[in-house]
Amino acid sequence: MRLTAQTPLPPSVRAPGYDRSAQTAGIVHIGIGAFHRAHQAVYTDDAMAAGDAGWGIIGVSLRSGDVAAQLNPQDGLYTVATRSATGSELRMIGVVQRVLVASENPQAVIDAIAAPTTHIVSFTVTEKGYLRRADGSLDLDAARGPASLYRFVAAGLAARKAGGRGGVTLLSCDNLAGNGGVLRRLMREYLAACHPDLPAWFDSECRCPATMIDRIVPGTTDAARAAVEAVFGARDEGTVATESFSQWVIEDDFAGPRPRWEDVGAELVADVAPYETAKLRMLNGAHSALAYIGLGQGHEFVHQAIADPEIRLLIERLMLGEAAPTIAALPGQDLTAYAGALLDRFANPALHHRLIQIAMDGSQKIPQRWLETLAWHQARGQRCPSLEAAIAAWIAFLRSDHPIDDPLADRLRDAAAGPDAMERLFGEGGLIASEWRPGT
Ligand code: CS2
Repeated sequence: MRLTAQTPLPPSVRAPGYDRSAQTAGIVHIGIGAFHRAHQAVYTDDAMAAGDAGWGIIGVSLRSGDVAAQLNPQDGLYTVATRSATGSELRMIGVVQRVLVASENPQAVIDAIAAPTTHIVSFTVTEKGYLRRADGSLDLDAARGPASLYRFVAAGLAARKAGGRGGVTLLSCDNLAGNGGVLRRLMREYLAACHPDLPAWFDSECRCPATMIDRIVPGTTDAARAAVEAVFGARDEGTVATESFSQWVIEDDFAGPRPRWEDVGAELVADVAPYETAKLRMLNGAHSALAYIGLGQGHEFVHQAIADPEIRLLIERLMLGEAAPTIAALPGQDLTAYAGALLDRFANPALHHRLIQIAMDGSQKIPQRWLETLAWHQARGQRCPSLEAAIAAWIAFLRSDHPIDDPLADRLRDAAAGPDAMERLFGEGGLIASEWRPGT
């Protein structure tokens, strides 16, 4: 039996605290994977339970029909399991109304973005979903292609303009440095090339705030689904498992109304950069290092790799000795305490966060996670032994038998194979653009 709105909830499971049937959809979310369901959707569910209304979410998958097949037969409902060493807590999230598959029904996605009730279009499309070239500019051929967020957003914006409706807020929730500015610039490039009547309207009517998003969300496993089924007596194909920690820092620059996320734990601030830089270089930088070093040592999960004393020491040095000095911390932003909290989160034995999941898309992640730190130290004549070890581990990973899941997979494997791997990856004109140059 499948979970639906009729499934009776066990008393231990928290239900959505509002009348679902009375809500309009105020948000279209593109890239409705596990991370969105365990993060932004939870904040929005909390805001609605606290009395906000009209913030139902229409989820969009650009390519795959998997999430639509998981959630639509369940009336959009799914559970979030919060896991720690002391146990697991379940709650049901009611904020998702339906999931559209853009490749199957493009017009429905455009109509949802153009709807007068829609005020926010948000994104978790991962680093590679922004379709950037190595120099950071938009890959226009890819952006004109079928799995491009730009096509749908531009068509939705064109319909809004034609209908005399106001603009929307485009809210990037991906781990890019300056994610809001990146999205704004790339969206503008696309509009200038494909909808020349839109850039000026976009500039005056739309906003692209930056965000720092943080919650560790491993890919859902069959074991996680079975654990939920044991509690409900019904199958939840859309369940996600996560940690109890969650953080969302949002630049307070919206085109129109937004949920009162600040009442339910999000931080609305003038400048996201100090939080985002710390998160990308410390948490994500450590994560990627754990992935390649850990896999090289035969570990499978994050908590196993961080339990290895040598790896733990290297990660501590990476975070505190190498990443932290590069961050212009705010008064009260305690990076030593932050590193300590991150080590505890990595050690969570109940999450079963696979290193291979973090290892994917290295070419898209490494610049903002490692290379900016390396370049900062290089400019000061300093070395970063932990990050250099992480780079060596990435190259070893590219040379290993592990499957390489990366948009540049073939070129990376080829570049990594020879004795000049460092140069071909990171040298002048190498595959990975950065300010950092190896070997000096
Ligand atoms: C991870 C992130 O898979 C990865 O690359 O580093 O997904 C990480 O778990 C999140 O950014 C935590 O907020």
